[in-house]
Amino acid sequence: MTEQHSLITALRELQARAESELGAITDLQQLEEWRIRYLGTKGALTMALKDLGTIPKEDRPAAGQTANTAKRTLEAAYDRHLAELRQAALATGLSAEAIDITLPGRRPQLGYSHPVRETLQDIIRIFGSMGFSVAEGPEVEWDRFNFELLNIPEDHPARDTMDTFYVDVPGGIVLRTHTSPVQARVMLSQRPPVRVIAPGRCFRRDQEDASHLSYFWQCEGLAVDRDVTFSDLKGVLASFADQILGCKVRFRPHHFQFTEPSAEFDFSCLVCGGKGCRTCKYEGWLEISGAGMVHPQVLRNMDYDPAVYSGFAFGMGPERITMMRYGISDIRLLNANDMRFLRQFA
Ligand code: 2U9
Repeated sequence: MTEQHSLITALRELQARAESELGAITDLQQLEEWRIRYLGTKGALTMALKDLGTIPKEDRPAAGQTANTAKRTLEAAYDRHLAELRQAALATGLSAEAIDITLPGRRPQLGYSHPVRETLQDIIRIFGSMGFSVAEGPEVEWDRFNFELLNIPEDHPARDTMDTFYVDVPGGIVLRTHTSPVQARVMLSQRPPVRVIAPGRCFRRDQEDASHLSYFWQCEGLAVDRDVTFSDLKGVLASFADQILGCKVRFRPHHFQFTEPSAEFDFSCLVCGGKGCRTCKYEGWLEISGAGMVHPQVLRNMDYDPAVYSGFAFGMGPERITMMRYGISDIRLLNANDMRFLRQFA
């Protein structure tokens, strides 16, 4: 075999070996090592090109062409493989970092109002439609507004029905036991006609049980004008009972110091409609609260002439109405802040 022929054969074998090794390379590190081994300054092909000087002059053109073809072929193969490996590395990186943006967003947990707050808003809406505006007042109150102006003088037994948190200072300070002081303040601040409801929190030194809390919501109402009658009171409460719970209303004689005549009023049982069942203890009716015509002495205390003006007043407990609405048996559940319970009324 001539020298030219053996060099050309060696070049062809080297190209084939290099291409075969290249086909098996799977990462950029191996590819760099391959490039150095074959195409580097001390690579196999570079060294072979140097051997061209050792063969006879007339043989060099053919061998040189074979060597250059091998070099160009391997360089092109290297470039293609490098691009493929870089593309593969990019694809691997992208899939590793990929996030599925089509996933639905996490809906933020929305809050909702407390069932007693909902009932209060219904009460305000219904009385608002009958011309009552909302009045508010302090929770820490003078004895004068909570009791005296309401015809409940000091040492009067009526005070015992409202076990009171008090501060023993001259003039007496209490946590209000009802929202009646708010109506007293309204009457002292304006001339008739008065038509207000007074929603707010009240406080009693009661032993808490299934129907009593030491602080609770109340919403009282007051209408004072010329010629206000007990029928007006019955009509307003009958309409309210129907609108808030679809109930009938019943009145029973009662006594309060601040109203005369006084009554307690009941709503017909939501479960049996008045026939009698376990819920209403077979009465057919559930007690709601009290009402009556404003006592003449109270009118006089506010500098309203009872010969000219008359009025009615009522009280009610939004917790009680909420318990009726949802069939809740223990009032303490409304203040326990247990979301498992409260979530039912969202
Ligand atoms: C003025 C004049 C009269 C407010 C009234 C009731 C009937 C009533 C209950 C609520 C809870 C008693 O403590 S309770 O059990 N209240 O039943 N409240 S009439 O009468 C007023 C208020 C203010 C100036």
